[in-house]
Amino acid sequence: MSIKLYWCAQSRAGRVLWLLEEIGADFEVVEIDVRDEGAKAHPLFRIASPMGKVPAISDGDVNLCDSAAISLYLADRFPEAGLAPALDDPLRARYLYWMVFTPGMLEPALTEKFGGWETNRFQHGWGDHDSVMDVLKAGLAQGPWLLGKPFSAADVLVGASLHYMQVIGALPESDVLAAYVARCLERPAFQRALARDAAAAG
Ligand SMILES: N[C@@H](CCC(=O)N[C@@H](CS)C(=O)NCC(=O)O)C(=O)O
Repeated sequence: MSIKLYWCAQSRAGRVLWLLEEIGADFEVVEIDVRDEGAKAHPLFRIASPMGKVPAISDGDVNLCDSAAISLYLADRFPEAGLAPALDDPLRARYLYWMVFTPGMLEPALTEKFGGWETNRFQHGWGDHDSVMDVLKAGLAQGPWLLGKPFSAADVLVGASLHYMQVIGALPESDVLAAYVARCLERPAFQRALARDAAAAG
């Protein structure tokens, strides 16, 4: 049985679409227009995503939402794709750090900057926008990927987010970040995911 991906164009579901393309697993896309309450009421979708948010997946008896949780699940579910270091690989720790970086650090930092939140480096769990971007630049300085040579699922989460920031003009000026996004864009799997987005946008 193939994996079902509940997806909407121009959304965080693009991350999981890219990851599934990298994995090369059998999957089908179920489009949910998250701007349409009727579409979001889809009962099987709501089992996978109680809040009615995309992305979500169904994989046999497994129902799961949240792009980071889904990516952790899929990268371990398909070890042959080589997108997650094994449990006994010393890179595993770094990988886990970067896997939660997008929801834990990058997204709140962006909201801080563009939502006009007051910066509070001490109290805010992510620190502040500029520190988050500095950590990212330092993490990518060696490259080509977050873990060095191996491309991993963490690059899908972070790469898709940085690409989105570039599209909306929110990516800080940085040769390191720009080169990383360009490398992500060279990947055929990312190109296929973006092509589906573009096709849906008409
Ligand atoms: N933390 C979640 C956030 C998912 C999310 O907020 N998705 C948005 C689209 S990007 C959504 O479905 N919004 C519709 C809604 O909340 O009704 C993830 O990373 O998957």
